[in-house]
Amino acid sequence: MKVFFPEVKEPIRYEGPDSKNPLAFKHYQANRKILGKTMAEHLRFAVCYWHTFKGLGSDMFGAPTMVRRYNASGDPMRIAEDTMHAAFEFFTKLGVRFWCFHDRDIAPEADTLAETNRRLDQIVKIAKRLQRETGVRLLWGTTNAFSHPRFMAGAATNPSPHVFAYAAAQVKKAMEITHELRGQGYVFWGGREGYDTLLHTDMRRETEHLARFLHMAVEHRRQIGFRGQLHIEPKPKEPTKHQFDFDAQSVHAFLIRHRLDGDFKLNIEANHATLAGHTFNHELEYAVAHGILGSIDANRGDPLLGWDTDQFPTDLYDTTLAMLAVLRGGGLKTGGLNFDAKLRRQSIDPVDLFHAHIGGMDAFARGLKIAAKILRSGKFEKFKSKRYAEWDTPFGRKIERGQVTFEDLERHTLAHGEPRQQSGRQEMLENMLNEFIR
Ligand code: XUL
Ligand code: CO
Repeated sequence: MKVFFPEVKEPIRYEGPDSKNPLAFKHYQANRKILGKTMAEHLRFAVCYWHTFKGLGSDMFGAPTMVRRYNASGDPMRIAEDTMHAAFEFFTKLGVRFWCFHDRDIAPEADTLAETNRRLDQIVKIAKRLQRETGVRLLWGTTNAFSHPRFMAGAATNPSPHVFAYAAAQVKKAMEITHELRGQGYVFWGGREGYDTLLHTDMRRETEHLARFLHMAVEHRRQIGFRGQLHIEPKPKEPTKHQFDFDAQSVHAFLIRHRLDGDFKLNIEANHATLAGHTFNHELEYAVAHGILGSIDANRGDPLLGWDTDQFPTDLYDTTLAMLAVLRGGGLKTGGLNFDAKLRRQSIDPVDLFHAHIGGMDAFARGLKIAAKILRSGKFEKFKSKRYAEWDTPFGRKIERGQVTFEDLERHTLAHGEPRQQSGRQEMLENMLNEFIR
């Protein structure tokens, strides 16, 4: 069998925090139990196909910088087959148990939809066998309905119903192969579902079409007996000036308005959160608070750059607060932590892919360990419940239950005068957090 990553001979092992080996885990111990589950069960790491295997370092100013052995043949279908083998070699050497893909990542598009689908079937057969042989599973599949020029004005929100139909046919097939590969979920990221200018955009009509499209997807899921979780991945801008799936809260409102909230959860991406002017933590807390956290795209942006840089996560505050939200929400069920992240353009060697993923996995493993410690200490939970304690008095309860009117509250205020104030203790709490993160 061909070896595509000869620079890493053995599967990556855990060597502990004192190890100086760049090709070893310092914190991620797959089988170590934390709060009753193994780290692997909590974190459910996935490698993404698009950045990790198809990304070669090109940007809008320059050509690809990375050379990969699986592209050597020059023949598109041969490349697709070799890439699939390389991918499973990478998953097993790294020790991740899940992967994610877009339809067009795994097989190149042909001149007709029928031929494109035939190519997909050919590659899916290989993926299915490799999944069986390695035990690596599919976290989710998705459709790329944004790269081809036909989708320049969107897919489900395109002014042409024929493009809408093309996208539907593509999602239909992608959902079927995801089902075939026993995917645990299916993601809708609104590639170009948004606008570049309102001068030519009928916002109402486009968003209604998007809802129609998603209802059809729900129906097709039922028809084929696919049981994976459907997700929407919010993002506020890029590639369009305004993406309709702006952030967790606006997607939630959209789902409720169109009676889709029972069928979809969210796939929250760190860099999309910051693009929306939120923190990663904010988006996760929103999703957890409303029971709609499905999965996570783990990465980070650059605080000085205003675009989706998709860097590998390394910030311990981010990973700690993320894992705190996940644990409070009862953990990732069918979702996982998918590294939707890419190497910097100068990191040209295949070994850089290992460094990047090892670092991301260790950063989340540390975040998990710290978050578990925080939860076990009960310190923040205790502070919060004290802060809201007056809502647990008969007076507070009555308001919460809707048993009082403005008149009652006026009477109460006239009788009791100025309310008691309490300190928010933000600085003390921030110091407390720092005590845990070390
Ligand atoms: C784009 C992005 C996508 C989705 C899948 O910003 O995050 O890769 O995760 O389509
Ligand atoms: Co993503």
